[in-house]
Amino acid sequence: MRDSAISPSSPPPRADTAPAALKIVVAGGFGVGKTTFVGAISEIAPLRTEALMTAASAGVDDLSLLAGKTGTTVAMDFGRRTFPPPAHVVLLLFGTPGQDRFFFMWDELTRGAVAAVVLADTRRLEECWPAVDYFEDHQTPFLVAVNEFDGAHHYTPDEVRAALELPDEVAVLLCDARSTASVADVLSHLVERALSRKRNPTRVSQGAPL
Ligand SMILES: Nc1nc2c(ncn2[C@@H]2O[C@H](COP(=O)(O)OP(=O)(O)O)[C@@H](O)[C@H]2O)c(=O)[nH]1
Ligand SMILES: [Mg+2]
Repeated sequence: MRDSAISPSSPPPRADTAPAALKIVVAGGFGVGKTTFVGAISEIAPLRTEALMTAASAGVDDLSLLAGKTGTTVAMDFGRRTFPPPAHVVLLLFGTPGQDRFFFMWDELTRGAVAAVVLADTRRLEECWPAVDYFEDHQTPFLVAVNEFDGAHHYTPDEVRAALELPDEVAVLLCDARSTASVADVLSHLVERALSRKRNPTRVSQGAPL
């Protein structure tokens, strides 16, 4: 964790100014850990719109690697996390539904977002293509965070970048979506890069990736 970055154990916030609110989107394929990621960092009970998986999703949603997953996000996840000075931001985290059939909601969910996290599972890397394409098309700054599931083969960030054909400027980080510290590290990276792009707008014209 970088000293100047957001940290779960930072000192209490200054009382005199309100933190800047930043909207962050957490996207990625079905079952990649988006709901877990938002829940791990949120200081409020996350708002979830999970529906019980039913027979209707049989043959549609691939559950072969997701033993124990009984719910699926049908609208969005919402969580909030305040990071006191020196970061002094409050992150509003919106998790997207993973399945393609809910893509019609993405324009609303991503409106006003300063940056996005694309979560990836190396066992099903191709499932993050739609999110990568979406954020590239919409010039939304993003990074790729690989949620390292137990038993999945370990790939380096450069191997993941090559497999996804991402340019060098795209940050690829490894994370554990269940760990508050790990999620904070990903968000710290994202916010630092997104804010530095705002301060240096010439980089914005060079494309969206962080
Ligand atoms: N072993 C392991 N399981 C995880 C991890 N992240 C999420 N899970 C589990 O994987 C399943 C899918 O996670 P979920 O957050 O619902 O995925 P979503 O569909 O992207 O929102 C759940 O049963 C989680 O408990 C992880 O890093 N490691
Ligand atoms: Mg979910």
